[in-house]
Amino acid sequence: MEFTDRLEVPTAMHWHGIRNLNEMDGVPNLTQAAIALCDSFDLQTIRLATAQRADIMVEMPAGELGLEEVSTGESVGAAMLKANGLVPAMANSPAVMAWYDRPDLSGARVIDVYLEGGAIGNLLSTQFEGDVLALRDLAQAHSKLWAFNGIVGGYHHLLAYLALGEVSVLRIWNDTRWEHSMHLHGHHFWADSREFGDKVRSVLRDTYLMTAGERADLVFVANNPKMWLFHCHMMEHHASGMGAVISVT
Ligand SMILES: [Cu+2]
Repeated sequence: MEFTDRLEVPTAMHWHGIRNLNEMDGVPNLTQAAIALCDSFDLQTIRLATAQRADIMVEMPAGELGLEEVSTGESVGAAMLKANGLVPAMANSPAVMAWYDRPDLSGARVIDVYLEGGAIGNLLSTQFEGDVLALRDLAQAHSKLWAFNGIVGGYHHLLAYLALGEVSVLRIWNDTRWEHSMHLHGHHFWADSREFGDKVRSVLRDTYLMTAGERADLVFVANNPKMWLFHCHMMEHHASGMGAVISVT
């Protein structure tokens, strides 16, 4: 896909639900430079695992658009999209299928992540750029409100170095009064979801909504190399400190 920025500010594009290359992950200044005004960035390929489902929304004028499978080095027509007017929402969604099983946890690497902060929370002071600051000063002077493991998060905050292929558990404790939509880039994880009422269901996700006070294990195999962001997808939370990085090598 070709992405052209016509906004007044540089931007980038990040994909959910797709196991992507690090260079295409769309995190400015972590995985790539931001795309400047009216530059084009040719996303030539999207890498999908076997049997992986991807939801793609394409806005296009009336006409046809081809998708090609290129993993063998040869282009093979995979689908032809034909737009001939506005279409109502699809009646049938494709079946949801997991493409990898929840890994065995014997010998798994556990990464504890303690989330704190926010209004009416219990975070009184925390580390920011090497200094310990009171939450009030952090909020007023730096617009920061959240901490991962006692440190205001950002690209500098490395949660873990993981070996390629290592079975890993992000053990999250949301010790705040707020919900957080935790998103891991580059990987999908298994979580025991409490999103469906009392019945706990194991789900494969790249984003998991945690309720206030919830503890959750996000279980994954670190099988996509380089640096990946782990953050709350409520963007104002991310901007004010709720983000960190894992390294996979
Ligand atoms: Cu949040």
